[in-house]
Amino acid sequence: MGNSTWLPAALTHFSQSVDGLFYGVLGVVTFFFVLVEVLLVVFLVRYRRTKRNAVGANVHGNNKLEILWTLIPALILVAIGVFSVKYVYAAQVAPAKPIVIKVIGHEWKWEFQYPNGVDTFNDLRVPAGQNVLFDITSADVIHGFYVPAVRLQQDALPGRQTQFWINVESQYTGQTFPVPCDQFCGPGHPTMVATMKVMSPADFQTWLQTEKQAQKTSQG
Ligand SMILES: [Cu+2]
Repeated sequence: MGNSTWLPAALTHFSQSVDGLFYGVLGVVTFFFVLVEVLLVVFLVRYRRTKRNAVGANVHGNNKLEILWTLIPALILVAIGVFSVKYVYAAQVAPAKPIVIKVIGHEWKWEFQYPNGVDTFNDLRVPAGQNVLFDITSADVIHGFYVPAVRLQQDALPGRQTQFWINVESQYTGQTFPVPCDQFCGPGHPTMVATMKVMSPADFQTWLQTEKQAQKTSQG
């Protein structure tokens, strides 16, 4: 599914599946909404009180219809549930050998720790086409690590670790996406937004090395 004008870019195969589920659910609810509203208007006109039809019919239920209108929504809900649960688990179990980036929420900024010890604030970099796993926690209160462009969110909880993984398609290399905190965490909450830059794997490695040198110099 391509990019639309009313949803953010969908960076991963996973986020495209989530959009597929979203459009599926939207289609189902739109269909039934229109059906019910049309029937409502038709019935209002057709069965309105008239001189010939002053007293309404006395209806005592209809087993066939009731089973049908219970069963159909139940099956639709089960189908939505199956897909949702599948996606929730798929997002948390990383495939082989991911690059692990530690995400730590602070009042009011995001800290990112990379495998080679590089440490940044509000500056998230990910290589395109590689599996990146986020280990998410908080240093103080509950924050929400939310990356709209990958359709994923996990709470950042003090004393606990949550996870999700992504694999960004290479067509987004060079682009930057917002990473807001989506749990109200105090007066600085609205300004708690990091940026996620998608880099080519080679540029990502170069950046890691350069940053490591720079951080060593500034500490030493
Ligand atoms: Cu926050």
